[in-house]
Amino acid sequence: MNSSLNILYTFIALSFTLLSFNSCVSKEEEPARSSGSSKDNGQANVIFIITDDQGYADLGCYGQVTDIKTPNIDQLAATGVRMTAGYCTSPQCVPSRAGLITGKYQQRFGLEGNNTGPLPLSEKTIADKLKSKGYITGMVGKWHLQPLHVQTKWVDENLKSPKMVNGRVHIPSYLSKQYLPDQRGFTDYFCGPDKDYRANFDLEGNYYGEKKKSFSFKDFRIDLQTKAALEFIKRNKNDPFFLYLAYYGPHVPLDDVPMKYKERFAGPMPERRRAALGLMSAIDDGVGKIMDLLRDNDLEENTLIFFISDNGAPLGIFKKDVDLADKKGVWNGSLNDPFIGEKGDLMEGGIRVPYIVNWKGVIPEGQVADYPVSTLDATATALKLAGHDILDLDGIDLLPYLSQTDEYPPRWLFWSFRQQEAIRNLSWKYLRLSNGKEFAFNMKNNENELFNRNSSRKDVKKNLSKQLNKWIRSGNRIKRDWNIPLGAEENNKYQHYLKLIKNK
Ligand SMILES: [Ca+2]
Repeated sequence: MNSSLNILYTFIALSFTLLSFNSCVSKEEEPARSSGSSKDNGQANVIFIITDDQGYADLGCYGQVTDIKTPNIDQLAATGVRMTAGYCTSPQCVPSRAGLITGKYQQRFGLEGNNTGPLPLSEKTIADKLKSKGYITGMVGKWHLQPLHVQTKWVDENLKSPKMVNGRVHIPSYLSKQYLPDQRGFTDYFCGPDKDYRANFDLEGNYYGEKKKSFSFKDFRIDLQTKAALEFIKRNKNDPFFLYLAYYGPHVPLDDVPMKYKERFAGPMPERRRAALGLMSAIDDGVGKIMDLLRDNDLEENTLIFFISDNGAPLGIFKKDVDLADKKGVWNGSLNDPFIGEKGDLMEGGIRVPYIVNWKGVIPEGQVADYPVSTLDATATALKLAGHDILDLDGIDLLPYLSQTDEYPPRWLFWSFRQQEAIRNLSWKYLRLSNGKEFAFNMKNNENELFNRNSSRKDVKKNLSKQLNKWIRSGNRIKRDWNIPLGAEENNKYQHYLKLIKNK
């Protein structure tokens, strides 16, 4: 992960000059910016706020921990819907984001892990599709869907004689640029995970259109990303807009979280926890500012908002409070309680995430919904709302259920990641590993997966396994490395977590 981001920094640094001369969006494709209100033409705005590696426990409104302070996001839930069974499509960044941004299971286009990207150019994104309906489409923060040095298949196919920079394969900008947000449907972008951004607008209200700019900052990344989101909304408040705000946190690094956020959390606790709480508090401040801006401009009733994390928190199994500067394979300070498992696993801790939906005046407030939903549904809901056909997508339009006009339908959600595969519906989850172990969990009374339904209910396992096979056979999971054992990292984690599971 960190290495992937490092290559992004390198890429950004090496490609500023070249990119500033390249047009990103042709005039024909760019929606006209109107002077009227988006309300007048009946198109609702859509905002996706995506956090990075934030565990299920880490919003006050989920009621799992007492040390977190997220009053603004809690308010978003209180005036909207808190999903208690919201899932991402993968326990890792690139595949999870690829699923969300396309609305399809990422396996359908051969992307299953961080090392099997980038997002193929043949795939349309939600931004491509909303732009075609006249939306101004904005992207802020971490992208992660461009070619990365770890993506060996792409590197082999696209680089005849790869050059090494700092011991890594260097992806030249002429190959990489077509995978960046401005070529994937975004009219406006402020793209970068941390201090360096490639953008076509700045934080002072200037818009550069087709002219790309590069900016470097000293400020904390979460504050920058909030400012950019506010600038985007201010500039486009009179047009229907889509904002994809991908905060880079509480993913590590943690050693740069400002004291002004950390000091909100006094008392004895692991320093990694204090830093993560501070970071998530910064995100909460950002959500509060965005909501204030929408309210001040009378846009709340015309804006559909999703707040979702891209995957569960990495715990490094034992949540060791190692030095804040440590980044590799460590706990990011976030928590997945009450679930077992973590980032990289298909146990609930890896894939079940904070998931809130809000649309004032349309979605009845104060709901807590326990039916299983996917990040894919956020995409399908937004596209259906904008008038798109969603038949080719894997998500469903949630609005009929969130607005309580229809009853939630029976459905399956699927996962495949490395040597793990899983499936769930309202009642059951089935998980199997390439080492032959398989589990069936009754999600009605055992959602923390502590009891495996054993031999007496073999029929349950058989049926679930059959459903999962059907999904895999129908073109999902192009590359199935099923005959190789669990990787060392996965094996260590599963050895630890499986000990907690009792047969019943
Ligand atoms: Ca992530």
